[in-house]
Amino acid sequence: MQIGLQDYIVEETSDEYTLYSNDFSLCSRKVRICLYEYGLEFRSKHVDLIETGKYEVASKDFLKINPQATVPVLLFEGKPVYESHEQIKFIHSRNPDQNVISEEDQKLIDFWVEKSSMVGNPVKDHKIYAGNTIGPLTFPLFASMLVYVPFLEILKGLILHPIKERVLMFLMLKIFGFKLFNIPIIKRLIKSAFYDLNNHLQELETKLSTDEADWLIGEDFTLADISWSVIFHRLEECGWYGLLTKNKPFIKSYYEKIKQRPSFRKGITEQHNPNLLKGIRDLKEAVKEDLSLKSLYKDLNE
Ligand SMILES: N[C@@H](CCC(=O)N[C@@H](CS)C(=O)NCC(=O)O)C(=O)O
Repeated sequence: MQIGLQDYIVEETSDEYTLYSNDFSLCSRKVRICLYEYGLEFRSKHVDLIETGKYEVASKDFLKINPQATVPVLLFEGKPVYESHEQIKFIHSRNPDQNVISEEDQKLIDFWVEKSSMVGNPVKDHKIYAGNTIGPLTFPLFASMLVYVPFLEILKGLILHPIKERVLMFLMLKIFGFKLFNIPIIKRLIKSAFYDLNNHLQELETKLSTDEADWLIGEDFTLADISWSVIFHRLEECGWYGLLTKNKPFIKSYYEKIKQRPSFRKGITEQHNPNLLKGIRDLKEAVKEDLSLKSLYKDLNE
């Protein structure tokens, strides 16, 4: 698949930037925060994922924008930029700020952006990409959101969606709900994602505690901070944040600072998706009451 800026137009538009994104999608949030940080005007188009109600991402119209059926897609003068980590780098390259970034710092930014990115198949490469661990760690929230999605809408994905294995996963989550987490292979996948992410976070904790700078790379808020902010937020939504930051005081105060930024509020907190709000509320209750979930969260709390 092509990544980065393409040389063809997928939509005639007079807008410099258009963002196709979804309220709930972690990668979409990352790009939204980035656009707000750079103070850029953009046309925003919401595209539903199955978790937020329907497979709009696999509709005929959206497949013209992205044949891979994923969000976010950033259009620059109608030309698509694919992959969220490429999109934030593109935004930066078009709008380098006043602060001159040294070559050494740029390498560090790239390292932390890559580590926190979602690359390729989200159930693989967890030791390389912390971002990929987020897929399996979000399964409990997917299950609680899918309660509000008609079965038929998921089935439509089997015809429309180019990546059938994703649709099958959502079908299983819809059919079995939280009981899916009793199946050993699924339980193992979630647990290993948790432990791999814990290792990545330990590395981040060490970096933050060694430098004691304002942000991850020195005194300026950079793409590296944007990229990690959405991971912390997703962990909070899924009830993993407390478990994974138990002995990580530097990450905790780092995230508290991130949450104060207007870009974080505009890009995440001010989006109110009905399915997401219901899913988070139900998951919070289920972690206390549902036997399958209680056992999963308890195992990882030890
Ligand atoms: N590596 C891609 C990942 C894109 C991706 O998988 N996006 C998810 C939402 S976070 C999506 O669109 N899923 C649609 C689906 O699975 O049907 C990126 O960083 O842009």
